[in-house]
Amino acid sequence: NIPDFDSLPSVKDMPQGCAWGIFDKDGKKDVHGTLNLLTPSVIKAAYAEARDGVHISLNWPIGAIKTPGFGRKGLVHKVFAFKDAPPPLNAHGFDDEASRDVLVEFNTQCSSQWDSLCHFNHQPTALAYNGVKPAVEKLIQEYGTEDVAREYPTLNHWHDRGGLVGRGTLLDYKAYADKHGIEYSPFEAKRITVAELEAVAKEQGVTFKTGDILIIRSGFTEALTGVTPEQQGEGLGTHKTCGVDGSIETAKWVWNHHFSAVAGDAIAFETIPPLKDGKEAGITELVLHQYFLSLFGLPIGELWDLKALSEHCAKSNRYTFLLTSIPLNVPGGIGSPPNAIAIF
Ligand code: UVW
Repeated sequence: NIPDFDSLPSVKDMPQGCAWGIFDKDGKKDVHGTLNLLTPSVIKAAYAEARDGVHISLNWPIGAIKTPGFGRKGLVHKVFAFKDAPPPLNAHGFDDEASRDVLVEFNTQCSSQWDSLCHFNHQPTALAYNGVKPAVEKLIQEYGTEDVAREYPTLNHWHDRGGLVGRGTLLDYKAYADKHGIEYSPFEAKRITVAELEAVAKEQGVTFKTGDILIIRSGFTEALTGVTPEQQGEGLGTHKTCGVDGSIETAKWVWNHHFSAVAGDAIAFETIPPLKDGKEAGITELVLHQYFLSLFGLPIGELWDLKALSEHCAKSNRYTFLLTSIPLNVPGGIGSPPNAIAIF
């Protein structure tokens, strides 16, 4: 019994559509947001989607973009033989050529990712989901030390509930656009509207269920695949990207369908640059990031690799599947590769 957007109880100093407190239990502040909609009965119903013995990875390679957008650092991947490692790994007794370790460093927003509920706060107040104000120094935690950030809605808490398991529903906007002669470049501020999402769902024969993980394909990652780093740079250099229309209308539509999470192949899920039409709610940039992450508690997935999923959905004429995802178990984790699998 989740209230619709317009019936959500008002929260002091916040715009309408603030779901803080809705999922609190036993006087304890909730950290899972809309993942709470993944109840045992919703999950059991999702298991019924896994019946064809087909499973598809939705993870783009980390490092797929050589120089990620917004000035973010790309992948650093170093492999070293034990002989070149610090002691005691470099000790005698290991074969120089047959033993090696690896160092991987990356910005978690550089490829397929989940944005946690404290990745992008409600900008006017700097508050994250459920009214917390995550302090940067508390987010940097070490395993085994006291969990000082336990009230922050970070991704490591997903491990407390066994990761994410639910029904994924693909809206293949790119296939719909190709079929209907709608032309756009992924590197322009193309806005996929609610009316278009509904038209795609109708054409695919999809009806939504509470707790669905909504996945939207725009063709963005595909446009950056198999091209040179220079071509990637040219595309990202426009600072314009296709995505879901970042408006209050979209925010209401998403909340009122009671999705447990949303994800897509676009770089920010919503169109960049953002519209300025959130003004009435005091929100003028990255409108969906603020509504979804901070006000709703709804995680956003970005830069997911949806090509193989799209091909399989078209071939099998099935756009729903079991979806599993488990972020990295980094204490205080703000973003993470999703490690997502669609199972048919
Ligand atoms: C921003 O918030 C700018 O980044 P992302 O799209 O990765 O969430």
